[in-house]
Amino acid sequence: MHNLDQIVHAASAAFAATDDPDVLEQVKASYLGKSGEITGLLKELAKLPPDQRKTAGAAINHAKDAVEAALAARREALRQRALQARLAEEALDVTLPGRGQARGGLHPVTRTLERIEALFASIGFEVADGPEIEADFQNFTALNTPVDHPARSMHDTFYLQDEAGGMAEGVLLRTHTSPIQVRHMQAHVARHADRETMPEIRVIAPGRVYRVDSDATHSPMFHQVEGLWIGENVSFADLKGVISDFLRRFFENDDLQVRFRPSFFPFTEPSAEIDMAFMSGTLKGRWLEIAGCGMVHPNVLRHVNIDPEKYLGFAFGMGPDRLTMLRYGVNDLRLFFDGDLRFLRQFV
Ligand code: 2U9
Repeated sequence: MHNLDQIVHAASAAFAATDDPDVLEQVKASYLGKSGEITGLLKELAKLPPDQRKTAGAAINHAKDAVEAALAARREALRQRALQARLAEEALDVTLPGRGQARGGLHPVTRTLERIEALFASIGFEVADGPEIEADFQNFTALNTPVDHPARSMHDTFYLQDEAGGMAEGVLLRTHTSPIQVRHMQAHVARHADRETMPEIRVIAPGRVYRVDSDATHSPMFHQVEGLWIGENVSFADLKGVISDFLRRFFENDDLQVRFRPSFFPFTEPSAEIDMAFMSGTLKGRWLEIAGCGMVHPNVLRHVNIDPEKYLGFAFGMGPDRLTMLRYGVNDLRLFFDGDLRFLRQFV
């Protein structure tokens, strides 16, 4: 009897000393397994005189129950402990505020560009694209800008270096979006080379352009949208109508005044600056320079193999960065390109 109590105690202590469930099962085997202590005692029963077997058997089975109960309790304790550890490790603070959805939005200048594209598309203009790294011919020569023209100077134009660090001959960052239209006209002429009469060209060219210039109103990268309409019978009157109509629709303001002042560009003749004035609001009555325009210079048409005796048309150029500043009342151009979300979020 005394021996059985000792075994139960020893077994309970051994279980309690075990933290690992696998080790616990090995410890169990040393008491309840095939050659375990309790199992050994049960085997011994056969050797006892029959009158003692019943009492001894009952006592051993009682001890066996006690060992099994201690084992079950320890198994449960270890299971609980593992569960608690896992819960602690994977704890979630459900009271934390959610991360939410980060909402993206279009840059204000992109919104302006898309608006301009949609308005010109509505009167039959295609939207063309082109490389930002351009060739001298498309950026300058084709636009009637001679080799000694100041716009070609290193002070105004970013030229690309070749592998040796020298200037790559005639490779530059486009200084305006005009080369897009030059390429568009070249492709148009090639596509209709077999025809007596080619279809009209009606295209706008939005995009990034680059100049060596940086202050509150100039960024070395800025945007332009240029437009071009070439046909057999396209006049300066058409130009005035298209531009005036566009500005009124862009600013959603029918009272807006538009005027054309004589000017000069190498690629147009005659040329004009376009001013506009709001008839109400804080800018009421103030003339604002908004774009440039003119009838495409015959030399430009010749450079892309279009006969200036048969075709003519107008071109214009404007700065969507400035249009965006006016539309939203922003006074520093650099705010658009600093990437400060506190500023940009206001336009979403
Ligand atoms: C081709 C032929 C002619 C595009 C034109 C202007 C006048 C002009 C400025 C406005 C604001 C540039 O961003 S800005 O500073 N642009 O004044 N641009 S005519 O003339 C072209 C274009 C392409 C083939």
